[in-house]
Formats: sequence, C-alpha cells, structure tokens
Amino acid sequence: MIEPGALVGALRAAGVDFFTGVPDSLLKDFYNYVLEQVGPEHDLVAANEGAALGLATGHHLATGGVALVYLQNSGLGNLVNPLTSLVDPKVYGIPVLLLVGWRGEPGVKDEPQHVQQGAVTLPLLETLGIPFRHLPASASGLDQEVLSAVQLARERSGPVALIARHGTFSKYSRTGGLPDETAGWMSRESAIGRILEAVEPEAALVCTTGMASRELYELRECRGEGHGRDFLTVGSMGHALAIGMGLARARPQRPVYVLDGDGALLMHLGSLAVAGQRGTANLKHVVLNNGAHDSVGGQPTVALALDLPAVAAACGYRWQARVETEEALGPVLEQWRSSPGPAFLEIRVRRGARPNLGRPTTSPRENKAAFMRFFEV
Ligand SMILES: Cc1ncc(C[n+]2csc(CCOP(=O)(O)OP(=O)(O)O)c2C)c(N)n1
Repeated sequence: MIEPGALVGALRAAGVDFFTGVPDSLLKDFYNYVLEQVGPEHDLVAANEGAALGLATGHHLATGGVALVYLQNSGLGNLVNPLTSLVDPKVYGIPVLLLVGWRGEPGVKDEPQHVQQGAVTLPLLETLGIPFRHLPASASGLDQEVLSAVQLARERSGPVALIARHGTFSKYSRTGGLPDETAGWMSRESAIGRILEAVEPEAALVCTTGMASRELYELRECRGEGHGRDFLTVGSMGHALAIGMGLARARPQRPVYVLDGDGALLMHLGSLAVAGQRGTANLKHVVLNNGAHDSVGGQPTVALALDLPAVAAACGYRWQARVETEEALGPVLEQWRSSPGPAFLEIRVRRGARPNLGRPTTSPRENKAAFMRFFEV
C-alpha cells in the first residue's frame, strides 16, 4: 500500500502543486490527506471532472505548471470532451496528470454501475491516446514513476494517467481539524423517511447517486413497500433531475419527486435552469444538502455557502424553501407537496450514515422493470 502522504510528496517533488478533481471512494484517503495537509490555495474540488480539467488548464496557462486532476473512472465520461477538444496535443497541448480510481476493475467484485465503466476504462484511455501507468502497490519506485509520468506529460504536451486500484492507499483519517458545521442537523436517512411519509401513494421518486439511494432502498424494505416507486440513479451522478423531468413531462398527472445531493446538483447545475423554465407542475425537487460528497468520504462542496432556494427562484421554480430542523419539516413538506411545481426544497442534513447501511439486493434491470410497471398505471 502507498501512504497518501508519499504520493503527495512524490507529486510535489515532480513539480505538481495544484490538485483538483471530484472525490472518489478509492481515492478517499489520498484526498483526505490533500484536504488537510495541502490546503485550499493548492486544492479545489471541482463541480465535475470536465471542470477540473478546465481548472488544470487555467493553472497551466498561468504558471506553466502541471496540475493533478483526481477522479473516479465514472468521471471519465465528463472528461472526454475537454480531453479531446482542449488539452489534447492536437488542440492546445496542455500537460496534465490524471489520477483515476479504477472502480469495477475486471475480476474485482463491484456494484453494477461500475462494471461496464471498469471494463472500458483502459481501452477508453487507449482510444483517447492517453498514456497510462498503474500506481505501484507500494511506495518503492513511486517517486520515479510519478516523475516520469510528469515528464511524459510535459514532453507530449498532453495528459498522462495514473491508475489507482482498489486498496492502493493506506488509511488516512482526518485529524478532526475541520469543524463539522452540519452536526446539529437531522440525518439524511431521517429526512428521506419523512419525505416518504409526506408524498402521495402514486408518487414516483428519482433518487440521486450514493448513500441516499441505499437509504431509500432500506427504508422501503422497512416499510414493506417494495421498490417499484423508486428509480435509483446509482450511476450517472448529477442526472437525477433530468430523469425526473423526463418522467414528469411524459406523465403530467403523476407526481414526480427528485431526491438530489448537493454534490450531484452542482455537478450538472444547468439542469436546474432548464427545470425552472421547462419543468412541469408535477415536478418536485429536494436537495439533501450536507455540504459534502458524503458518500465517498465527506469532502466539502461549496453548497452550504449558497442560497439554493434563491438560485431555484432565479431559475424560475414556482415554489421554494429551506428547512434546517426536523420540527419545521412537517408543514414545509406539506406545502411542497401541495404547491404546483416545479417546486424546490432544500433540507440541510448532517454528514454520515449508519455503519450497517446495506446496498440494493435487486439489480438495476429488475428495479427498472418494477418502476415501469408502477409508473404505467
Ligand atoms: C461522474 C461521477 N463522479 C464521481 C462519482 C463518485 N461519487 C459517487 S457518490 C458521490 C458523492 C455525491 O455527493 P452528494 O451528491 O453531495 O451526495 P451525498 O453523498 O453527500 O449524500 C461521488 C463523488 C460518480 N459516481 N460519478
């Protein structure tokens, strides 16, 4: 295993001193180290992976330096456009180092949403013409590997990828130096439970990527309701709202509730504008805002500093509110349900989840079939 600090040291020794990207569970310990030990002048969590490449490009244009872009391989899709049309040697030729967490590596058991992306990760890099190296299993040879990757990026004026397998990094726990301003709020799971109690029996739910969908799945089990009412956006982070909008427009009589995360909302914030302008009266949107990418390690987003209801109002949503306490939630959920949409609710929730939280035991294809049966009647 590699200590996160050893990789940061190797990167810095190779001249890399700007880190940006979107967090990933496999890179959690690396990123927790960066967060605490590198500091905000040299590190920025981007809205999405493509934006991270934009930041890395700006950094190079301003300083001549090579930045690190860290991502889960799921984020390669968000990267493809700026990889081919911005940083590629045939366009602007920007040297940049990618650190890619390889979920769904063939032969390693993983969730369904990672299987295909895992299988195509290396072929995709090959197709894109991006040289890649696997990070070594231990720190021996690491400095040389990183240095030669940075040199190659400079020589070819383009991206070079370092691939991190499951279990590459040793544990790094944050020392607790960062205050958790969310500690006093309700849990995400209780908020989802309250939403389930409030919505109509015929309502369809579209839930965002990460632990929210796992919590919703378990709540349905506890309530003995089956899973047909819920579409779990297990991959495709940031697109729950677009999926919900597609449903709501196709069936205007049917209430559709989108359960979003703040990281996911920010990833494709443009959908908020389209929902505000073109969303139908049956579209209800809630953001469970914990100011973090909680599902992959709790790395901060900028969302707690935003007035999200004001953003939704500016986009054209017809109703909007924010709730911070469980006591205030009941009447607000009632208004949200009964107000014509598009209607936007922000619920401030604390970080963290139950340690014994399970995962869906039915497959995405089974869930899709059950959902379509439920939605057609
Ligand atoms: C395109 C893409 N990038 C990164 C990930 C990894 N990922 C899964 S869940 C998650 C965090 C989601 O954060 P948020 O929407 O705020 O919800 P929370 O986990 O805080 O409930 C991330 C980054 C992903 N699945 N897809």
